[in-house]
Amino acid sequence: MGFAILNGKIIDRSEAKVDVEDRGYQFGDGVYEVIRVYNGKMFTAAEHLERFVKSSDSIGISLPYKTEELSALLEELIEKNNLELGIIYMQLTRGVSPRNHAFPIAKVAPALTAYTKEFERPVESMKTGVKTILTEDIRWLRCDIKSLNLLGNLLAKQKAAEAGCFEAILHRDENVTEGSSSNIYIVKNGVVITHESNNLILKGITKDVILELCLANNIPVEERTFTLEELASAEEVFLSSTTSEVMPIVGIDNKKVIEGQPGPVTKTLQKLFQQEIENQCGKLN
Ligand code: DCS
Repeated sequence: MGFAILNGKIIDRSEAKVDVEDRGYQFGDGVYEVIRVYNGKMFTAAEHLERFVKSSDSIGISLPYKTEELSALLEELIEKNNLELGIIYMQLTRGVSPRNHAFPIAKVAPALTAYTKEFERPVESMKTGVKTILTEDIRWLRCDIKSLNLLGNLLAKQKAAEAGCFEAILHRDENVTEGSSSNIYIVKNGVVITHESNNLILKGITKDVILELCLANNIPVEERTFTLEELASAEEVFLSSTTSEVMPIVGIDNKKVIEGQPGPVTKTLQKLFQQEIENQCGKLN
């Protein structure tokens, strides 16, 4: 669609070209963010930009722009692409350099790219809920970095797709970690439980918003590891992500979660989450 950002400039997307020795392309040596846009406005932009800086710092790439500059540039991109409802995809790699596993010795400019895409809200599945599969979490031990290296996530998601499911719920031995591209929650005795934000999961921006909404609305929350057994006996299960918002899970490996219907706590959180979007970005249709 239309325009893209390449290294600080907005150019026609067809002219945004990256060299074959870009380290993101060869090694997945970079980080990324997906930011939601509602009514032409970015939702939780500051939080996404903060995580972008944190991810890049943690692999020793320094963002060559101030976050305010980047934010203004993204706003300009939204405007030039006339994006009302969609996403911004943005990535930063270590840059172009002769292929070598070790970081380049010479100073290499990190490469920033971004583009936008139209994307509807998944209103139907938010009403009916989605089905999932369980699969082992085979990823590395720094899942807190939003890295371009997503093979473990891709293989899991593909397995879900082949089973006709929306998402793969990952587990390390007996413990549930997160989804292949989402955070996972269970509800037990009215308490919302989700994995603590450590090195084993990505600290979702949507997750942070949901936890704040729980606190503000007296919905009890526990951030702790939970087991496959707790998942199987949960009253409700849901997932969250930038594109899925609060998404009920009604099936796991062909077994229904309770009645196979979204539960009351999930529905309340969906309403609260929509209000939060509207507070930041204006009324949704
Ligand atoms: N966990 C993983 C592994 C993810 O990839 C994502 C989002 C999340 C959790 C949820 O994080 P947010 O709430 O900040 O979105 N993945 C992005 C992606 O790759 N596409 O869309 C969202």
